[in-house]
Amino acid sequence: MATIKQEPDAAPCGGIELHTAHTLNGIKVAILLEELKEGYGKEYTVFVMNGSERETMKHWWIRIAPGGKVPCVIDRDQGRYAITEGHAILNYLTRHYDPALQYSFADPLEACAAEQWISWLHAGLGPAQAEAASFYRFAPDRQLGPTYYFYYKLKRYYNELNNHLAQRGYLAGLEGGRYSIADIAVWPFVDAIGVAGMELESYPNVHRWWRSVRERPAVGRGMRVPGGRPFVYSYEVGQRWAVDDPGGMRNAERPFRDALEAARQRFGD
Ligand SMILES: N[C@@H](CCC(=O)N[C@@H](CS)C(=O)NCC(=O)O)C(=O)O
Repeated sequence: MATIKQEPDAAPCGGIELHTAHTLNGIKVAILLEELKEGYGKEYTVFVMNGSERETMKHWWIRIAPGGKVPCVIDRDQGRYAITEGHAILNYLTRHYDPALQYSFADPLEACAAEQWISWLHAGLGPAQAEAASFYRFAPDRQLGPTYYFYYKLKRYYNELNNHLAQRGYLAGLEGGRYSIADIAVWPFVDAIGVAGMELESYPNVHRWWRSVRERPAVGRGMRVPGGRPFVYSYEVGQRWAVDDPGGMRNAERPFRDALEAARQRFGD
């Protein structure tokens, strides 16, 4: 792992570079890169974009990633091709580096189903979870209207996912499906369901699917990129906190939970 202090053209490495930070959008790309390493021996190098140093605003970075955001993959084996947007990155990496289709599909119907769930994550559950978390947890004041609105929206996405997984092991693929980039895209967000004050246990089919994806060694490694630790609102971080300091956790969460409960009482559930 490396921290960029200069334009990466000057960095002494080849192959694939993942430019990322400690974020769910970055974790899904890291999980696929860990799978490709395990499945094909494809190596990659991680560069941490440090927000506090405003690296995302540096002139050279804006040229590569015009929105100044992470994640971004730069492929030095393809003429320094740079690609942003998680959905496009997952497609790019499997098109180039998954010849045996271990994580993607040749069949157009299966491939489109995978696309459907990746789009669903990017246009649906991902933004809804960020909005719900903003009003549940991060806003300076607890506002019942927006807290309820975004909670309700997010709950619908989790119900949809739970329904979809009722008779299936994985999101895309014929019959029961098989593990693919669709699962890789969605899993990190589901893993962080607690950020919005919701519980995985409320969605038993999602919980079962979450567990089977979590058992993959590459997922265990990818969810710790960068920094060697999971995302702060990851399911296992919450579980550990609840065991190590149940009173502390209850106290910290109480104002958020109380506001959500008040919102549900007021607007229904
Ligand atoms: N749709 C993009 C989202 C990228 C994104 O929002 N990245 C955030 C971190 S999760 C970021 O770079 N934020 C810093 C900023 O907005 O300046 C993707 O799928 O990669």
